[in-house]
Amino acid sequence: MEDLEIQQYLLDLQGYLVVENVLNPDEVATLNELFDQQKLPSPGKTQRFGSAPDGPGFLQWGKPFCDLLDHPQIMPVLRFRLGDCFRLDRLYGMYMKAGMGRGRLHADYGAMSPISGSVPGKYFNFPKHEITDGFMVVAWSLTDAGPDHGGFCCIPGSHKSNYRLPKKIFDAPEKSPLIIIPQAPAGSAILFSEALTHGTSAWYGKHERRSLLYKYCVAHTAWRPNRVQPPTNTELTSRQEILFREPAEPHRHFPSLFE
Ligand SMILES: O=C(O)CCC(=O)C(=O)O
Ligand SMILES: [Fe+2]
Repeated sequence: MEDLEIQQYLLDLQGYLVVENVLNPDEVATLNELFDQQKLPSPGKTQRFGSAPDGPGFLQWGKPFCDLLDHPQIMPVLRFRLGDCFRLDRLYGMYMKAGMGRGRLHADYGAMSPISGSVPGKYFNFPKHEITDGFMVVAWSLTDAGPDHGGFCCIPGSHKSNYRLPKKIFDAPEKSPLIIIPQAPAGSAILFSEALTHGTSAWYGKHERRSLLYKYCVAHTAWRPNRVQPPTNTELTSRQEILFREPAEPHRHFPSLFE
């Protein structure tokens, strides 16, 4: 287990953090077998699978997918940005095959958020009535991802930026040295803030990209009007059940995940 103080420092500094070897090869193989059993169409038109809300998404594929909801190695890191009380807002998986192109750089919070009202080249003050962070993603690698293959990409530190991303970088991210693709071998978890400017790089790997994204919000925030449904075929722990609660005031109307 890595030093928590170092993880805290890196997550704050970069806006993302990779924790390697959270899952052992057997655990990764089990998740991949359950994935294979779904017999999804091969990746092409869509890169997404198993999405929720609108049901439980891939949580219905078996207990190993539910065990990741509150994995003991990621909970203390999520706590740094979300506090004691947070909820599962949505989830989906991403799969890609060689030759599939990149996505757009974006952020759901921060100066780059589509609803922020920030103007290119102008210093943006975050209004007090708007939440500008408090939304975290845990992206689990089921196959190797990184600079040699592709996958998640981001501009480290951009979650703290008060300026919109310059159009030149937005239009040609592959030409900008600012954008990195973190090394995230199978079994690792990439934790990132949705305020970070990030995206999907083109996929070069000969193997299929497979990544599971679990997205968590502070307890009193909801990104969507509908909720992820718990799976009907796996009994959740009482801590996991908390993640499915309606948004509400931390501690008073929403229990701590750490007691
Ligand atoms: O892992 C990726 O490809 C990035 C996905 C993404 O941008 C997101 O889930 O918000
Ligand atoms: Fe995103």
